[in-house]
Amino acid sequence: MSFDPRPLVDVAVTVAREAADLVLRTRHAAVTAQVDTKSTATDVVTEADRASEQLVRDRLAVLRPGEPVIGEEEGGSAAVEGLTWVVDPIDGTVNYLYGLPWYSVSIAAQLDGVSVAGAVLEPVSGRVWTAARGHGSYLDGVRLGVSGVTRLELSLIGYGFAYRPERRQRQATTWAALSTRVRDIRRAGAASLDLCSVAAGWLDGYAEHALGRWDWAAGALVASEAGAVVRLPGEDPELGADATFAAAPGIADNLRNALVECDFGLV
Ligand code: LIP
Repeated sequence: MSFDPRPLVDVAVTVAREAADLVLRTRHAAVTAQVDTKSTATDVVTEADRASEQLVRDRLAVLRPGEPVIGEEEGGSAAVEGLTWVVDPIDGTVNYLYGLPWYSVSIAAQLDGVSVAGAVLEPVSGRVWTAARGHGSYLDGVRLGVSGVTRLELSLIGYGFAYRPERRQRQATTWAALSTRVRDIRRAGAASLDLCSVAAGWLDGYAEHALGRWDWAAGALVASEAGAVVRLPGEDPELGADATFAAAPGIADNLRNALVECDFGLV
């Protein structure tokens, strides 16, 4: 890479921190006001989601003028040349709605669709996850590294469900089959933090379908820069066209093959 992406991480952290503050500060009002839905009755969006994304867009327009933004709530399109910013204003919105303190503001800078810098901020804990391509990933400034697990049957695996009930049923069947081949499984509800958890060794692996680019853009970079094997949507068709996968290298192949054998790629 000819340029240093680390200054972009500083921009992402600065803006994500401001958005995280807004998200936390306005939570009561946001979750007691009108909560709208998107793809299904359980796919919610709050006023805080919208306000957070608007803040990020406004601040990036000042700090990085002319660079487009793709966000979960307002959409957008990638730059033909140069950088595009990819934003999940609240990743883990259902957790946010219920008061479960496991959600984030996720901001990534992508060059030709490839993440080069990213920040994932947790409004409640204040934890700051960062990554710059080729320069490692960090949690609150401490270098991250994936777990050293080598036995699939001793691995802890994260997963998630789609919103559509008919797909959830098929996914549940897959995860029930996989659960007998790993230590245990966890469904925490925020993809960016699941990916960061793999980077920190809090999970040994993670896989999910139907994520938006904004869900994985920063967290996948945090995971890969920590040494995880990462497969983004479309990169491993046997896992499914819209699968996101991340795992410690010691179990990556075995986890991937076990998922395929449990029909993960067909759900
Ligand atoms: C969420 C993801 C999560 C997935 C949820 C939802 P959102 O993103 O982070 O992994 O299982 O269905 O897509 O909608 O809270 O930004």
